[in-house]
Amino acid sequence: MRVVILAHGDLDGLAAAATLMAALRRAKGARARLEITQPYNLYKALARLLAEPPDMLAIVDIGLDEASWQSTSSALRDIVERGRRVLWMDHHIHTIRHGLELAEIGVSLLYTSSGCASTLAREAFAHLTDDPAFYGKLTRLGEIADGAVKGEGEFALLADRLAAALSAPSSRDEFKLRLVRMWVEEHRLIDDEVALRAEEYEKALAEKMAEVEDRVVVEVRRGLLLDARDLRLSGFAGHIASRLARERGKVTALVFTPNEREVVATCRVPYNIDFNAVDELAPIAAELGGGGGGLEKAASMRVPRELGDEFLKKLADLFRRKLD
Ligand SMILES: [Mn+2]
Repeated sequence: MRVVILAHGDLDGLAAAATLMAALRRAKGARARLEITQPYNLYKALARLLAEPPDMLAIVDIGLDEASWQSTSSALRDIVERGRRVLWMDHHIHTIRHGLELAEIGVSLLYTSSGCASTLAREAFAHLTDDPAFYGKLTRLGEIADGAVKGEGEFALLADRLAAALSAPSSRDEFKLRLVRMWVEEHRLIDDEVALRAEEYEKALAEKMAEVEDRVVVEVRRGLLLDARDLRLSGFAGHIASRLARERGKVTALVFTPNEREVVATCRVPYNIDFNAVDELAPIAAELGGGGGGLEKAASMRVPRELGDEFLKKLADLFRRKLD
């Protein structure tokens, strides 16, 4: 049986993919090929598979992207109509909102809103692997990294190290695929390369954090809003927001300029604060002709660049109203 897994390249996605790979190997004798992809280019990955679709395709921790859904759904339909099996494991809200269409196409959906992809992988597949305890631990790290559970002690340190290494500026897909191979082949969670990459990431993050920290627009009891539109954050915005949310224990929104057309607010919510970032921020972005999505505790919204001031003003109002 030929199996392809398309997974998100963060710790949650990779831990879930590794667990599925191990289960397929032991239960079905199948060696899955792993590819890393993103919601917005899932349809391209599917198109590449169309020439010779695998017997089974698994989509892991990739949220359904509304903008490319037409192309994605028609590629999925093609694959299923050729007698192939498709499994989609996810925890992103847009995916379940298309649950009826996925069922109609014939895609099997494994979904949770209370955990993440690693939670699903542990519950569905860890018992089928050659080492349930190892995959239990690995998927726990995926959950910690995704903020689905709070990490303690050794688990928190390991999850931090791995998540940091995956985010290092120089970490490409080859490193991620090698990491998954190490987990599956050797049942080892971490090695020297992970440690070095984690250090590289921490250094780069510390430099960016130092620049961002004096860009506070609003700081209230449970909220922190920053305007970093004039800084180059080179892919670190989400990481900075996550770190600040965790260190300060506040809902943190970081507004920045990823390109010349848009302004983006990326928001992170500490696990113990009841604030749904998608529900609270999406209407504001929509009002300004923008949009976005994500999860209750980690969401990003974009608006046209010229409306950046207006966007910040509305976010500042929201933070003062809801988080003081
Ligand atoms: Mn995830």
